[in-house]
Amino acid sequence: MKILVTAFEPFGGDAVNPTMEALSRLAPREGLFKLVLPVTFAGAGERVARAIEELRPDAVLSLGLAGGRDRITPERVAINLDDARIADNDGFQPVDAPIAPDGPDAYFTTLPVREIARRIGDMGIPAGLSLSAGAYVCNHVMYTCLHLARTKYPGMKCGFVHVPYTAEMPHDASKPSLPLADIVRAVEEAVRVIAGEDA
Ligand code: PCA
Repeated sequence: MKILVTAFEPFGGDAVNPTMEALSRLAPREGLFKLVLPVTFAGAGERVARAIEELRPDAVLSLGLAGGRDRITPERVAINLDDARIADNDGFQPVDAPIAPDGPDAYFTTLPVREIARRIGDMGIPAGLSLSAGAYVCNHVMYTCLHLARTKYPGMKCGFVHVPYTAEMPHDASKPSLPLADIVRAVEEAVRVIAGEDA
């Protein structure tokens, strides 16, 4: 089974992105492929689409930072909307723009997100489902992957997991964080769930 795990570069003034750090620390395993995406509306969807075309993965698990959240949050829904609160790393800030003009309003994730959240929680790491991946670049990537699965690669499972700040990175001290090591363990467990492996 081929599983593509994606992460993002830093954005919004942060020096690091925990997802990029976690991705580089994931234990190697057969069938696991890694890709770091730019935090740009123009680049991220295009890059992930190219990787999918080349690799033909069975599943795509994308990771992003949601600074301020206090747990690992698998996302349920991606919406057909780019609406940026801050400019992306190209300086581009779309407002009220559809991602795929002919696409459906939204897609539900096709990853077993409830099981992923439960298994991560069982490891003693805070986790819970999130309804929406937002309307920034993370949602753009999640929607793009699900739209590609629907239109071009039937059977490919896709989903997104947002993670909090890491305790190690500089961040607003009033915001919650998790140790990077816990984020790494959580992502490895999510991969095991997707691969159909028991805890
Ligand atoms: N988080 C942003 C984009 C990149 C990232 O790590 C988001 O939630 O959209």
